[in-house]
Amino acid sequence: MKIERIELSLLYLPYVHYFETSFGREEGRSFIIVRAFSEGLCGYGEVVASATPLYSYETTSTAWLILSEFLIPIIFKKNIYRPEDFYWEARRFRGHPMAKAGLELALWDLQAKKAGVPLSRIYGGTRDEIAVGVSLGIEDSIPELLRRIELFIVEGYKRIKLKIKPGWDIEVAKEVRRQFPDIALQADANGAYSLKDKEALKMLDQFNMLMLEQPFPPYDLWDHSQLQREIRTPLCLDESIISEDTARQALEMKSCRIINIKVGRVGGMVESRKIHDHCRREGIPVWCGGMLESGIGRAHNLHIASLPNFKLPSDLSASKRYYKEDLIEPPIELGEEGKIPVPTGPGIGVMPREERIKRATIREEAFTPE
Ligand code: OSB
Ligand code: MG
Repeated sequence: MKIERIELSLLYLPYVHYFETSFGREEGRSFIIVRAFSEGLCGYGEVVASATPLYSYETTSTAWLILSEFLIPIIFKKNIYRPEDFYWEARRFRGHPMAKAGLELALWDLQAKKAGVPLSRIYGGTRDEIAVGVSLGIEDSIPELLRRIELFIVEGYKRIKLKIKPGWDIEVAKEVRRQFPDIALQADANGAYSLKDKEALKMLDQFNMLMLEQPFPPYDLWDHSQLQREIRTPLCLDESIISEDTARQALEMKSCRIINIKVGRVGGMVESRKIHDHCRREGIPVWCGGMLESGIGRAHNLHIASLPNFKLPSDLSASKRYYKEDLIEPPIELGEEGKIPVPTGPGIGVMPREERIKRATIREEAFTPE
């Protein structure tokens, strides 16, 4: 198998409803779709970097540059098509995990399509449906947020994640708990607090939450361990965990009791698997985080979340929760009991609709061997 061509497309898709986190409010999303072609097949990957360096330092522009100048040339110069080989070659370049993951995922999809089996089979997945939840952004008012939560619960979601920040936290959690006393609930701060806020964060213990995600900035493993010593609610790390080594260090320091795996944040499926296996050995449950992916990235996430240690509900919702018209057919829909079935076709198991991708494309480029 030889990769004959790689294409990058920069897309913009508007959300059905704005998404606000401690970073600010966004009305839509820019991202890159990677296509890898070989022997009449096409593998798809998604680069989850956004237009601005808020969640991470990567942006759509840096990812495009790193892919075109460094990562795609690895494939053609060294005749690489196996995702594991790409992972080892790409490792010598520091950082830029989202750019690496987008290309690695396209190779995984291609490999599974070539074998004629779903990706979850290649990965050794052990379940055919994934327990999921919905991540709700910051709203203009608490009643507005409560109305939205109600709608998602009526649709069948069984787990709710609240985005919090200083000034939108205790009161919000209190009202949500009052109205929905039994719903599985968790909160995500995207690093908006510091150790000075410890006493305020400890007040969240009274709301019986599944976890508190990333209260402090990414490079603060130590401060997380100081909070975890004093708070009953399990801490979950997202931004802080960028490799198997950071996962090991976080667990050794007792900085968290749960880890959220995002394939883009950690640089691909090979690294995701290492983190997954490490946590499994340590008895630490993981779940699959989301980056408001299009159906392409979300289908990838469903296969990844089929691995055995994904034991908590993942941030994976139906297509219509994010986009009016997703890039894939059929759209991803919520099934019974707040779960989403893992697609069963070859590769990612969903069909990207090229005409929809074209309509959303702002920039594109094709790469071939010299
Ligand atoms: O921190 O989990 C996060 C979206 C963009 C950036 C960061 C995060 C999120 C989400 C969205 O919470 C979850 C989803 O894709 O449904
Ligand atoms: Mg998060």
